[in-house]
Amino acid sequence: MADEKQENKVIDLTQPEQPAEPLDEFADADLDTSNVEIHTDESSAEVTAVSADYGADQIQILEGLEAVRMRPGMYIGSTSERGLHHLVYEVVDNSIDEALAGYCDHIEVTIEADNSITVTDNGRGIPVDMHESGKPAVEVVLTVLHAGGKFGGDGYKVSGGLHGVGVSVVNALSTHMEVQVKRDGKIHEITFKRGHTVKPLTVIGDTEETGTRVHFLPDPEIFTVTTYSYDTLKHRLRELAFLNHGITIVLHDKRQDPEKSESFHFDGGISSFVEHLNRKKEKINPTPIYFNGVKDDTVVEIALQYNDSYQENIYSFVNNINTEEGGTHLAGFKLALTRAANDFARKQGILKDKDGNLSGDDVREGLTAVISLKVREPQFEGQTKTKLGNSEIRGIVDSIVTEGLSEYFEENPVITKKIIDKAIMAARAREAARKARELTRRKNALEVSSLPGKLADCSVKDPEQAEIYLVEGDSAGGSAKQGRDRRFQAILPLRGKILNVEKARLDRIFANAEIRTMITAFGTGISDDFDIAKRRYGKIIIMTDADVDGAHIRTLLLTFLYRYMKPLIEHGHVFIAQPPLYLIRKGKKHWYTYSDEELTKKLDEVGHDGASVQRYKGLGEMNPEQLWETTMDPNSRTMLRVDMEDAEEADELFTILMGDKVEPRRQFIEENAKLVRNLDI
Ligand code: 0RA
Repeated sequence: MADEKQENKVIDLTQPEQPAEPLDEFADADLDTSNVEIHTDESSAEVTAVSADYGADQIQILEGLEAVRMRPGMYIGSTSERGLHHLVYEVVDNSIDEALAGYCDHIEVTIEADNSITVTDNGRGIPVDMHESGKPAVEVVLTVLHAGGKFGGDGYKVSGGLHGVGVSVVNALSTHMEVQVKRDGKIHEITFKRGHTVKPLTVIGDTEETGTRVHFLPDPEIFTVTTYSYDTLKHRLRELAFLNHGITIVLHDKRQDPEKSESFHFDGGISSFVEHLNRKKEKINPTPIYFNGVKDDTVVEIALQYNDSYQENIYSFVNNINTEEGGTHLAGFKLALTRAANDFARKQGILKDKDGNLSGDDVREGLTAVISLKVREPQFEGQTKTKLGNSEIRGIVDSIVTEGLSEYFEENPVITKKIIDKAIMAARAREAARKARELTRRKNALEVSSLPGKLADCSVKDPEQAEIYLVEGDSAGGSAKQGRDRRFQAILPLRGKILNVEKARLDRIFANAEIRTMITAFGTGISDDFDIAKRRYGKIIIMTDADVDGAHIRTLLLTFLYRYMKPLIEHGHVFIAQPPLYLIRKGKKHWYTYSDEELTKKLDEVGHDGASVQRYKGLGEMNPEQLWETTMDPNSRTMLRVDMEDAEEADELFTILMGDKVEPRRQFIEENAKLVRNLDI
């Protein structure tokens, strides 16, 4: 390796008269540096200019800033909105590094009126002393790829962005960049255009302060979007302020008149983060549980708080990067949490010898947690390179969490008991759901042809032609059975009983006989067993009364279908019937209307004189013929197809629906129309 390093050459075509020199200090640890060249001029962009001495098996890496402009995506991920914002994070990360090294506590980010960006910090300032290349260090940092970290002494850079490419990349991708450094009693300034120095470093004044100010204008030749989003920057900067407690980060937006600005500073760090995430929830432990530890140079911080929902919400970060794909740190945390909860439950006699252990899912129900690590040499893996791969981290996190949690549990037995009780409830719900699932599974296996007695099935077997009406109430069910076309329409009456399943945990939904009947009738199975090819009907039509109870039963059915038979919705098999609200009679004629507006309109058109209006309070008030004519006849009915276009949004709505808070649920039911799109049939 040492021999190979001797071959490293700087080929700096900006100064062709200088002899090439060894460049060990620029060697990037992540790359095979045996043949790395550093070009700092665009004329060097041609790889072919490289010495012919290099063997064909040696990889040539083009490291000039021109390479950055040629393949910007390789350095900042994308040239769209994401990449544009990444430029800001790249600069801010350097300021955060200064803060983590203990030299900076204030960072300001300004979106200027022209969508250029200014980042100012009160760190040590980028070094300005002469580098051996004959240029000031600050110029090298800004014009040579990966050079930034090489001036830092101990070299422990913890942030450095997801791509970690350095400010020189931002310089290369900016039409204009101006850097001011306050250091050694002076204010220094240097200016660049598209990565090229246009005004060398000059002293422009005196100062007692230290710090760095970077101003840049993203190049419209590179970026497809050049307008900054205040909210996107705000979200990340606030996150950085949570993750690095004590630092103040201010965001200004000068495009607004008057200027908009917000300041983020959290002495509570990730505990404040957890409080923020849980701000709208009912908490189980009133203040977040927090602990930290350092082991083998790895800094671990954890904050967690339970709320009364059934959701799990864990955010993990390594070196301020959101590890969305998880990894060894998350695995270590989960392992330790599950073990600690079971240990406590056994010690306290909450779990008896005969009882099985709480599962990880049980213990994490309603958990909001932030895990933040500072790791010296993180290995990022996975699709989006956001999965921590370092195997040694699992054990480190496990031991710190085990120690932290057992201490907390011991000192706070009352709150801990509440947390454990919640996990036990979750375990019971899961067990009941499993039993219910097995029951329906077994039914499907053993009694393939035996369909539930309440189902009035259709005669056609082709699922493309067959449809099933889920009808609220036995009396409407009776009318529907008489009114239907039995060749292709099946009727399943559902008792109002499932109305009682408010705040339903899924075990109670499964325990419901009506729901189980429904599962059997559909033929598809549920969850992991779900197979859309086995569906017995092409259209599943929910037919409920046009009142609050009807809306309630409908949302409950939709929740169930969404969670356990999602493909049915995704493939457009689920519909909502639209029964009329009014019957207008005049002489021998009659009309149905489906809304108040339509009623008024019809009456104005026909004339009010001699007209009688009947309002339907429920499906049960219609006779079979009327039900057929208005709601079930494919030639005249209107139905709404349940649309899953934005599945994520829908899931959120269903979560609200399933939650304990009444108000958001009521709101959802009112806004339920959002979920469905008009469909003319
Ligand atoms: C290289 C070395 C040192 C600091 C920095 C770069 C630095 C870069 C940026 C970018 C924005 N703000 C910044 N602040 C510092 C270490 C300096 C020293 O050892 O004195």
